[in-house]
Amino acid sequence: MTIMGVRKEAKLKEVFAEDFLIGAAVNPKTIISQKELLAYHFNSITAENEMKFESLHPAEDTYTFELADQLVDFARSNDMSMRGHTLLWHNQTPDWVFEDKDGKATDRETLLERMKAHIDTVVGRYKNDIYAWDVVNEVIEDEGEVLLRKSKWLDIIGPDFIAKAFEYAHEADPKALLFYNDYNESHPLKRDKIVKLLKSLLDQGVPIHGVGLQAHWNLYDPSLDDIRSAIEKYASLGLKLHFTELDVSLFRFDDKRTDLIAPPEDLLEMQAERYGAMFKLMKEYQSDITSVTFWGAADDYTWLDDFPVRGRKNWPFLFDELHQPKAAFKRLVE
Ligand code: HAH
Repeated sequence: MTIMGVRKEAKLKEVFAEDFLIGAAVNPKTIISQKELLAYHFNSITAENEMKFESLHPAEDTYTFELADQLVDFARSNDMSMRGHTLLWHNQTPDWVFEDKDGKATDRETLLERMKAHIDTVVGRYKNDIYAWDVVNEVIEDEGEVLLRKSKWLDIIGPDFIAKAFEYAHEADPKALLFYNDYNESHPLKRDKIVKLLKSLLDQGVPIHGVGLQAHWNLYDPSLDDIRSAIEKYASLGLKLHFTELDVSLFRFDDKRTDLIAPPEDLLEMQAERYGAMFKLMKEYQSDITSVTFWGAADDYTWLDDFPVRGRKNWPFLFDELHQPKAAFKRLVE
């Protein structure tokens, strides 16, 4: 660990050993800079970016596995489980996927062939290392009545692109657990649309085993009641639940403040309260929830440092910038 020597606090993975796996999103830098913290507290990892379409498959005949393989090796050498993220998404997918050689939109058959080739290759390669995949990420429209978000996958293939992705993933690794993953998963309007999609997939006999609740939350949203209802509705479908990308931002989503250079004590205390209540709730549903993954590990690195407000730092995790336990950590292990 840092300069101080040996860590003495309880290990998260042991505190929750009877409940669920405890995961962190990692990248090639953090498996070095956060190595000791990760090995001590976590028993699962997810690649933050390195297994996305644009990272693995930048051109039709080019696959780039080097960085993803480094993360897989890290999981293996530390005896960790690994989740795969993500096979099909509207973001971080290169243009070539959707275009013919003249740069015009390709046709349904070609796009399905490309999807299948990608999924076969990626899922096949990591068969022995990845036990669960986020097959489809974020296809539900956030607001209003429209069910599916507009995307090139939807435009070119039609709504059955979702079922096809699950079918191809299941063929590539029949043992892998296959997840649908989304954010704003606890907001009632979007939750009900996600449930509608999941039900229709299950009714069609599509091989889907779980739902990933991203859980990009903050000090104020979503309410514990909304989180509880979301858990109950998803679990009632008979699906396994993974919290896949948990973080607790100190700011409301539309808060634009940029004045903080360190996290104020009162906000850290609220964050501790919130983490305490969230994990208490998750433990109540430990028979449905099999994994809880943070979208990072400690406050020295988070995707929220620049999102959605450019240049603003955030402090969303259980460990501070020096990898030391925060008030929120202490609340969980009490
Ligand atoms: C997630 N989206 C993605 O699943 C993950 O791959 C990425 O690294 C970070 C967050 C959440 C999201 C977004 O991308 C845009 C708006 C709201 C939420």
